[in-house]
Amino acid sequence: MTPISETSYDLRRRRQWLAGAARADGVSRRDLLTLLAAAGVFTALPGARAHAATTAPNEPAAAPTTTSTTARPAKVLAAPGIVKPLPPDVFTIRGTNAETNFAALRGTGYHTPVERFFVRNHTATPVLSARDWRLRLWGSGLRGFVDHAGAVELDLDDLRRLPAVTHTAAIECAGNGRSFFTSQQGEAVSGTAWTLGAIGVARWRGARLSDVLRRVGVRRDAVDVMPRGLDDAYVSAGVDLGRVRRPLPLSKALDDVILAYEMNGEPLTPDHGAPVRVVVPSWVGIASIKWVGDIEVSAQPLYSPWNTDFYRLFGPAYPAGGSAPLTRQTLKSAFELPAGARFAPRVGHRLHGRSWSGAGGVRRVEVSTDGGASWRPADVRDEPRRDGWVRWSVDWRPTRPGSVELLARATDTAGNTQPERTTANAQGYFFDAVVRHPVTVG
Ligand SMILES: Nc1nc2c(c(=O)[nH]1)N[C@H]1C(S)=C(S)[C@@H](COP(=O)(O)O)O[C@H]1N2
Ligand SMILES: [Mo]
Repeated sequence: MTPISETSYDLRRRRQWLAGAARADGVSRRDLLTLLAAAGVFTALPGARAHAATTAPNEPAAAPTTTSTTARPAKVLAAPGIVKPLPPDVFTIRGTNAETNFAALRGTGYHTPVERFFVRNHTATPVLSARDWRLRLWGSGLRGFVDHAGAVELDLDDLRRLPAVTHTAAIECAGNGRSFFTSQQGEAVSGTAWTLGAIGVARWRGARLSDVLRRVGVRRDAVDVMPRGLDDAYVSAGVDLGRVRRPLPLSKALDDVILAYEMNGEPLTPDHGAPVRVVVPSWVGIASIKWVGDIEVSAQPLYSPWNTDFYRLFGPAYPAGGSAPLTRQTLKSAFELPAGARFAPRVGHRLHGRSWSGAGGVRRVEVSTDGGASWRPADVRDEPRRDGWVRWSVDWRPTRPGSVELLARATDTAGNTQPERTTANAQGYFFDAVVRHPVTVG
């Protein structure tokens, strides 16, 4: 198979889309632009109340974009459509999604327990029978696929008979950290107002997508594969965008993508994609399609709303048609502390946190306990690891009572360091700036 360059290939794919020469399963670019304009970008600047929120087309829920504590009832125990229990000390409900409170990761190990792993659902978790589950592979990029005949179906036993691989990888939403565009930079962005807990790291086990593709037979001119979920179609502002699906270049599909049936040594649970989900290491969470039911393999570039008008960067700093589709995640750091945590003065404390990057491992973390005036290295407990995070800690003995901002700043093996500010984009993806974590001494 000839390896193709993702960048040059995507340029071609994007030109076709912008020229209106392509449709994504009945959704045209024009429909999407109308939709984006209709939904608008809501102006939830600090202090704005929840009623300012409207449903943005890239996210299903009318969630407030601020972290305002008044906007949410205190005792929400369930999010619509999520099956597992959502204890309020572990999760913050955001529409159809549940964010992991970073403080709830304190004391957990490297791998995020399934009960604490964030959930991001466009609609609702479907509860599927593993016995009835089938994966259908079809499309013009398959050998032997002619006139809609020649699709191949696999069941879970077929998948389990293939060599199993185990891979530790983070799944992180591209919008993780989005609320800080507003609260730190005063910028209005649309979408779920995550703080930093739209990430988890798990040990995934399953079959290699490349083994499945080689077995069913891929043509030499295949360029894209598009996994699609079995959850309900996603309807936004009255437009039916179809089932959640996003194309992957064949080069990534053949590299390290897994069809996972286990998470942390147990069969997948419904909320995380049971019986089988796609895991695309290092890439934005949307690539890791849950409840996968079919995979189109195509000799033509494929489109879906999730690689055209969503999950690209739009805004003054980006080309008119948006950036290339988002792939690798950015660099972030988080303290395992609630916002507003209280510390006794003149006593020694140990602060803990985690840092991660889609570009490679994290090799250095610095912490500031004086609002950014001075920095010192944190003790990093884990080796830099691609697709994962590192845990770190630092001693702190606060002296004067009052409000303080704690800052953590990571540097990855690719040489990136978290900046002070992230260049804005309309949908609030890829916040990578240093987050100012407020605490109180006293
Ligand atoms: N079928 C399907 N797959 C999906 C989604 C979805 O709503 N439906 N959400 C995506 C998004 S945006 C993210 S960030 C991850 C979240 O995975 P998790 O819920 O297991 O944490 O799943 C992705 N896969
Ligand atoms: Mo996401």
